[in-house]
Amino acid sequence: MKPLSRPRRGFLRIGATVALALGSLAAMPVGNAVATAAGCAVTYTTSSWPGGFSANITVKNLGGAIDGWKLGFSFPSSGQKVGHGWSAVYDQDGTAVTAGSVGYNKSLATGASANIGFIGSTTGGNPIPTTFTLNGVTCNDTATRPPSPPTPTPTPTATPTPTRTATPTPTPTRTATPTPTPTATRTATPTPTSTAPPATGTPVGINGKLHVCGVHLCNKYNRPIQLRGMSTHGLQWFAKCYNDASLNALANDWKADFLRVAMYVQEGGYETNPTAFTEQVNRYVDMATARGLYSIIDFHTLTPGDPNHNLARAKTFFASVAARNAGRSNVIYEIANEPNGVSWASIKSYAEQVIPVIRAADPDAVIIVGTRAWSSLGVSEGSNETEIVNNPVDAENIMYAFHFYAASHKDNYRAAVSRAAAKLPLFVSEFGTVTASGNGEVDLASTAAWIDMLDQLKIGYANWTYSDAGESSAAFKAGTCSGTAYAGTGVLNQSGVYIRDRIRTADNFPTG
Ligand code: IDC
Repeated sequence: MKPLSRPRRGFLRIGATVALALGSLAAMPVGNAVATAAGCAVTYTTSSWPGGFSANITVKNLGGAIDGWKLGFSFPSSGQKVGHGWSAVYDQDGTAVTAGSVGYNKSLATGASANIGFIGSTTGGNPIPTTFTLNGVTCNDTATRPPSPPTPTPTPTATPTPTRTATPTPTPTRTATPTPTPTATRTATPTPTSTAPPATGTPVGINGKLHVCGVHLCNKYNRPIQLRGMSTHGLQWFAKCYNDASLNALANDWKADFLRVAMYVQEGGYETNPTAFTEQVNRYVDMATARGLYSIIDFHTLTPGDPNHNLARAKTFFASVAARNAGRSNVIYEIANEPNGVSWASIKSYAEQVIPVIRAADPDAVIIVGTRAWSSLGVSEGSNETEIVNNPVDAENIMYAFHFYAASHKDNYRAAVSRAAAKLPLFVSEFGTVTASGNGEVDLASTAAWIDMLDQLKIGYANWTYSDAGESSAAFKAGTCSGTAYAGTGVLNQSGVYIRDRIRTADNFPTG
């Protein structure tokens, strides 16, 4: 079956960035610290579509250290409403909006920034707020720093293989520090604060080789981390979407942690040319490696649903990719995308035959095992996580896959994940913002509820898809992959705009 290609609904986006700075302020008590705030700078970047918009806000403290803050602004239109927000607690009264700090970003040292954002709805367009206050003190309009890289107008990439640690390229890089250093950093704040970990470098540079610790994925410091990334579409259809420019955008503009490489086995995939597909997967692993990203090698079984149908192919494939990638510290293996119509016992039996093949070549890599009923922990076929808890796969260093499509899978699925997360290491190796068909309406409310929960539980996730497939789950507008520009929001569909916003917030990788 070819991917659906059908005309998409119109999707308009206007981007704008506003940079403002606070004037000199009097000393004022804030939280339990006394702040001598001498100013702040606010950057407000927005993208819109009919009836809605997203806003990304950077609040930079130019005054003395503060511990607890509230940002205030007014919407120019009474039709603008804050919907779901992140990294701050939002409140709206008429057009007046406040965003209060949360535990992990309430302390802002001098020069430190917090990145927050929200999804809004609107009946009156998306005019940009012009005045901001920090802890009640009004900003004046003296801009002290240029707007952050303009997202709506993607910059064409020029160099063939820039990496995150290479010298500056025309592509926006992860570093936002005014003085470029030879090593790109992920932090937007020049001065590390107590709330921000000393997270410099790439995801792999910071975290190194991963392992499963209890129910979490842990880094080389044996501390739990959450990885946030994107899944490719079927490699047999969308190879044109995976190139230096798109991988640069994934690393530097999306600030993603990994690429999931979805190699279909059927539907014109691996079974038709094992050598070529194996080489293609390895090529993408190398492109991720060059940018300090992890990669998940996904043996994308789907139809037929019994993974044992592909057991011999899986053994051949994983023997090859595990031997080839054993020396790399950034490869995770996902052995069966979505078993369906098959018992947990059969899936477990498959896993216990494929895992030893990988271990023989690459003894300590993390392996993700698909679960019953399209990796729903069994829920979509009337079961639940207890069948796994009571009869786990006999192997170490493994995680169990959970997949969801936000418009189709809601509270009862979230309940299963929240129960299971206490007992099983889970990884959301695929999810969509839309229905399980991969198409239809984007359900931002359900997506936000899911991602908030995963953030809280530190469960890693990959969104379907980093592609320009003509379906609403695709991050990119149809036709994007025929061009050369992938960065910014101008090339994105509604789903891509939201997911990019969520993925590009600062990582919180513990290093000690
Ligand atoms: C969908 C693609 C669609 C393709 C179809 C069949 O979006 O273009 O025609 O597969 O190959 C999954 C699967 C994933 C599906 C996706 C959306 O892992 O392969 O992709 N989905 O249907 N599980 C639940 C949803």
